[in-house]
Amino acid sequence: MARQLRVAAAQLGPIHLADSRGSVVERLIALLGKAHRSGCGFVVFPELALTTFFPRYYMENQEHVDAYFEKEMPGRETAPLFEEAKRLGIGFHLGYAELDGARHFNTAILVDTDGSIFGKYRKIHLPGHADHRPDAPFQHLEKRYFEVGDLGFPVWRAFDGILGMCICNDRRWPETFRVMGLQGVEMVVLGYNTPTDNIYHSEPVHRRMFHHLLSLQAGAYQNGTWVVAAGKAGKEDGYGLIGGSAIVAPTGEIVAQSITEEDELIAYDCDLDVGRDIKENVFNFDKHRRIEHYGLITSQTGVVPPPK
Ligand code: ING
Repeated sequence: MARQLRVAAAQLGPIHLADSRGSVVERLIALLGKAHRSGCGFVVFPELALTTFFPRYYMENQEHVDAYFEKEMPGRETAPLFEEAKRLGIGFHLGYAELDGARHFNTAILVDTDGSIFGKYRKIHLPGHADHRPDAPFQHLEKRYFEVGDLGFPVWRAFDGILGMCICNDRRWPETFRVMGLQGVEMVVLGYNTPTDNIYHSEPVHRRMFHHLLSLQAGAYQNGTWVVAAGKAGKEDGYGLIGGSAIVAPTGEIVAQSITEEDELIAYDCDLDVGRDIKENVFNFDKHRRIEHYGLITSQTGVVPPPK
């Protein structure tokens, strides 16, 4: 009997500074309803799905920063999302800024059909910079506002498969998918907020989307896993984020992709056994990997070129 899971990537359009969490939760609930009506059992919401992408702003006042963080999950404003998901009997992934005591994380959770949280991940690859760059058109201050995640890359048995998570920039690093691949992951779900403009070097806009999809497809194929990626898209107070939410098969093929930069739902019937041929043949890790030659990957952080 094939293990089928109909999954949706629920892309969000822009969330502006003036948009309340309540108004965003209403949008999330509307997408949840669409997913349910289309027969989905699980919905993937984006990274930092409750607020605007606030790392684009330099803030010195920690209270102003903390206003973007959730002190509890679910909290008063997010509880309606959990209640509706439970009522519909649908599970979901949600990305948000987590305040745990005095610790700040870019976090994602997995929520079961009864509304209980059964998985948590905290973003490990934090891109951008920590200092204020006043000459830049906008900031990318994830290294300032978040700590590096402390939970590793775990996987969970759920929805008749093995699920894992990562967040945005994590998808660009092959180690992310490989660590989960070594745990037998069958579906990696992730959210992202990817600015359309590169503040570090000149880059044609089309390349942002190319690298985004390349990262998803490579991670999927090289580990024989489904990848479901939901973006926050469009212009937030004038600052652009790419769309391109996508569902990628373990073969690396894109089976569904968003076509707007608004709230949009894409869905697909994912056969969790499709990755078996890849895992048992071309990427049969036990048969083909040669870890005795991979030492540098964990013993060395940066590049050490040969002596001149
Ligand atoms: N955003 C971007 C991402 O990794 C980025 C940052 C864009 C880094 C392009 C490098 C190149 O998609 C987040 N939030 O990580």
